[in-house]
Amino acid sequence: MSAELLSRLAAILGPSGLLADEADMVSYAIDWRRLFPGRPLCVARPASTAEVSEVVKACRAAGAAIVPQGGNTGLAGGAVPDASGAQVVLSLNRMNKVRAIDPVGLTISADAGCILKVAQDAAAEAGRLLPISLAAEGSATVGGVVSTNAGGVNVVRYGMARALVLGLEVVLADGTVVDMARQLRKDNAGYDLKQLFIGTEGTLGIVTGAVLRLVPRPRHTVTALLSVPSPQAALDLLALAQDELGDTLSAFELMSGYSFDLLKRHLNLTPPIASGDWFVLLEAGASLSGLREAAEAALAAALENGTALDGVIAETGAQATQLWALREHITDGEAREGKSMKHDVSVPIVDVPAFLEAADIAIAEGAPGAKVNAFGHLGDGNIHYNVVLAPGQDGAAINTLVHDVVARFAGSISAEHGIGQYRVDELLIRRAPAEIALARTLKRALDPDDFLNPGKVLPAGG
Ligand code: 2HG
Ligand code: ZN
Repeated sequence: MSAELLSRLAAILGPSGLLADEADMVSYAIDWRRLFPGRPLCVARPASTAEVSEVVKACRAAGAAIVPQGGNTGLAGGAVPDASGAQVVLSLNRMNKVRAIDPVGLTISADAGCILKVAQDAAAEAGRLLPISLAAEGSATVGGVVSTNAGGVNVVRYGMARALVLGLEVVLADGTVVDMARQLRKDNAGYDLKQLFIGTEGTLGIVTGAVLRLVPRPRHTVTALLSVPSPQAALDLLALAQDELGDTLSAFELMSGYSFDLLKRHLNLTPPIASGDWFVLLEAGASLSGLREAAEAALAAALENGTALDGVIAETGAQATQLWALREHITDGEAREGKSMKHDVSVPIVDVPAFLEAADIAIAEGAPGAKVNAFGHLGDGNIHYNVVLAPGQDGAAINTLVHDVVARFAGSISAEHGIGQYRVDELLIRRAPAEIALARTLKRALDPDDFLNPGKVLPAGG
């Protein structure tokens, strides 16, 4: 049966569209952190939406499940196949074009496999901003960003990927192409069906193209790094920034002293300000003048009242890039420190300090010797509460410790990374039965044979 499927796929895709040798499939078979190894039957690389539809129909007829894959930069193992050798990875990486830009209507339309950075650069060339920014933007794809409802560092101002999606083109589990790639700002004609495919990680349909919202490109940007004595001080600083910078505030990131210790020890990166227990990196952008003066006044006020201990505002674009490099290398520094358990959690923004305190106590008592690398997007309540394990420590027990604290604050166990295969079991425990039942109803309605990305988000078999 699989030989028959391979020859059918070769006929649909041509020689460059199908990979079936193990050596060629290595980078598609495992995630970039090498935590979720799989073994695909083959990798299908369609070059058009029509080919995606044909591949889906052929795989369906052969009973081979499909695992859609974009840049394979996810953190939850959502885009890699299982180890059965029977699943087909459907890579969108040959569908990589920007389709159109409308700088007045403020839209960009792109193939699913278009690299996020390519779309951002195309928007910049048109004098506009595609306001989604994440560390993996040089490899992540538009389709992956949509399918995972990606977050990143600009959510505080622009929302998550969902907030930017105006239209979608998707292929359903039976191969039907649904073209909803409309550019409309307002469209209340019936159910907003595109929402079914945003953040559902390819389990209900395959995103093949998207129309995203652009915004005017701010002419002035300020980027500042501050050291603060505590998470509560960082929250006070957020309130001050909201008062003084208003809705120009586009990033507000919190980083622990331990995060900076990792940067120093493993990557030789140091901040250009006096060290503190915590750091905040903030950015604001506006087209009208006066932004820098407002930021300087806010920094002076924060230093004056003790909210901030030290701080610097970047003088040049290159300096701003250096400040951002500190934030962007924390994941790398953590990986070099040893095995860690990642917790991509959110709680109400005002509860972040209390959450951090309670979680630190839970770890100190329940997992002595473990080290907490807490950093993330304080402006939207999303903290990466990552725990570096001491030798012999049980990662699953640490997950439970942290997620129990998240539950006390009515938070989420996945703020932006999704569920993938990594958190399927926990989702079943942490979400109310009524929500899980509703999710299963949707899955059964759109993919009754559990053929699209089985075992992701929900357990295989429904
Ligand atoms: C980030 O905010 C990413 O840099 C990765 O979401 C977080 O490494 C992590 O846990
Ligand atoms: Zn993040």
